[in-house]
Amino acid sequence: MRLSRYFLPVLKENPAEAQIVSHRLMLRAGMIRQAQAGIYSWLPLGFKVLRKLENIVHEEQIRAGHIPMLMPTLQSADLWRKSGRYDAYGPEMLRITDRHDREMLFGPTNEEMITDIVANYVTSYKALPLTLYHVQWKFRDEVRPRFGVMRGREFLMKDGYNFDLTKEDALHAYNRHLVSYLRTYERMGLQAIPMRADSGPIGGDYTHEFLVLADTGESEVFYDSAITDLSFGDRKIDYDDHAQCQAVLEEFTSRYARTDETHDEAVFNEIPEERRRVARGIEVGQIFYFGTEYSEKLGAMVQGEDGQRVPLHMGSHGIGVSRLIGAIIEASHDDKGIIWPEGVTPFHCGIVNLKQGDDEADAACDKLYAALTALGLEPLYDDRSERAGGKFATMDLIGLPWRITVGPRGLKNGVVELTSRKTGESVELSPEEAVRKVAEIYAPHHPHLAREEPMAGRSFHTWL
Ligand code: P5A
Repeated sequence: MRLSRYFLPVLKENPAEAQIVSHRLMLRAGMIRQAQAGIYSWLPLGFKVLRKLENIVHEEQIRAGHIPMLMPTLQSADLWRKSGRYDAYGPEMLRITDRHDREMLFGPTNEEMITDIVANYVTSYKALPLTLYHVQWKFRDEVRPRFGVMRGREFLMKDGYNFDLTKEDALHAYNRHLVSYLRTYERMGLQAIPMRADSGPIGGDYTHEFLVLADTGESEVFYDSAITDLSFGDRKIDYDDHAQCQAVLEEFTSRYARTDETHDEAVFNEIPEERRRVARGIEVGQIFYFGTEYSEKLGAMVQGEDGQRVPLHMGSHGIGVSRLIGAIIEASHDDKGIIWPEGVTPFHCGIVNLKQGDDEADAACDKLYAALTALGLEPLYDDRSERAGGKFATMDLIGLPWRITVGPRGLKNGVVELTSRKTGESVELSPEEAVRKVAEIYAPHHPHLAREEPMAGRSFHTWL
């Protein structure tokens, strides 16, 4: 993309309404614009990051054997009366009436709707195990929408629902989700710690929240610092292997890590003092196993092997896709702006032309642009006739991990400059070497999956 033809409305001043750094930077970098309290338009740069996150979510869900679909945002009140949650949900639910006086609502979550679908189509245990999910906008009329996309009223969530014959199978689905979430967050450049949580209005005995540590997080968290040494890395997981998923879950949940809702001071105090941490965290996901409650209320029953009709064991699992952008920025920025992790950056590399209009500099930039594009990378070329300082400030603000700077003086010596946004370090390279280096840096992220081993009949191409 050429910046002169893009829509990137960056702000020079700090917007007064933004209290935390991620909100401030998203507004300044022209990623979002508030439409109403807690409701945002996604401007091109923000939309690009949102889609990148969504794509990672899909790839990891499909890898785990879960099936994508799409349910509507508007739901019928009657469906929610069946589960008893229409009244229980309270003022957080946005209730709407259509022209025929039919009561509807903007879905805050989809347990009822998906259970109704499964109840209507699945009649035999042979269709199980089954996990369906979608990525769809939700609405929760939060009392205090704040911090930009972090606590919105309209927000994008990936929500998945597993249907299993037995509790044991449903707990495997729970473990499988925990494992796939670890991998998902790590690909986004985040460390999200699974913490034992409180189940709230979704209900159930088993639940973990995933928290990204950040001073501006809304939750108080208590944990054993040993947990931050863990990383998922590039381990290969067979998601059908119960024992393997269970082992990873145990590895990542055996250390003390809880939110204030489930915190137990006595147990916490048994951890050696130097490893005890009290901090704040941003909740970027939550998983639940809640048994047969919804299945019984909405009639999701199947015939088991013995011919008896039994209600399905269910769980639900959510990732706050739009919130994640705020969380990533909270975890990765400096005083000049955002620093995107390579896995989620909106453009792979910036190209800054120090002397727009100089034939040689223009030609070198065009060549770099073409070479990067031919490799399947997306450069953002600042081809405006602005001073260098302004161009650098914009690139630093929007946070692309790598920048190639091209100027007549360097070109005389056959070099351009490749600069890391994170460290600020620059190296002089020939344009060809710079392209090769950028391609090498992104090789693990791009193209994501073509090179990986196929898994049990699952095709990544269903989404890509
Ligand atoms: C699990 C999926 C659920 O709703 N039902 C379907 C279950 N869980 S949850 O924890 O309530 O939400 C899942 C994730 O969504 C994000 N989230 C929000 N993001 C932005 N603004 C909000 N107001 C908001 N509310 C929830 C969180 O990341 C949460 O973990």
